[in-house]
Amino acid sequence: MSDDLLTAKIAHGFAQLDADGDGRLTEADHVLMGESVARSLGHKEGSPAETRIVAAYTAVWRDLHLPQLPAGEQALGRAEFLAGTAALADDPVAARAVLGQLAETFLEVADTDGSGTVEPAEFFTFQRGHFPALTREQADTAFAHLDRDGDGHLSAGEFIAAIIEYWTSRDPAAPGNWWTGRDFSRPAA
Ligand SMILES: [Ca+2]
Ligand SMILES: [Ca+2]
Repeated sequence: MSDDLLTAKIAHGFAQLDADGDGRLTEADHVLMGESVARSLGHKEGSPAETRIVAAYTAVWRDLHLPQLPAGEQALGRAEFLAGTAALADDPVAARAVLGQLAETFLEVADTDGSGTVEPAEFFTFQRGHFPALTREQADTAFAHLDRDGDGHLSAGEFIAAIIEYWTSRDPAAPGNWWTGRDFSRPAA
């Protein structure tokens, strides 16, 4: 199977994670992402909810990315991010550990009503924080793919599988390819 799809997904993902667009992933990007997601979820600037979400994002930076960097290094370059993430595709155990942990953090942020599952409106408001151009229609289309059993909710298992597949699967039919709302079954616009 070709790596083109996986490379395209990782590159698309990186462009969004690199919130300040300087070509490097840093703690500052995670603060911006946390603030943006908090805003999308309707939390005011300086509110305790915003503080909690920003803390969750900076924890992702400190626990997930920073330990991969050489000592003293405070930024992860695009090429290193692409290579490091692609390597996870061939290491399912590491992928599950690293991305599973990330997914659990995201699930807690996205599940605003605390039901333990993510509903279409929650999915949209959460992902719009990462992808400001995302429309409700795109989010709903993505949701329908990610909701594997079609019960109208993303269970923890469906939510986690979506994130793991997005970042590691080379299978064009993997539901998780829809994680960001972009349709990778079509050529990039
Ligand atoms: Ca929920
Ligand atoms: Ca479901």
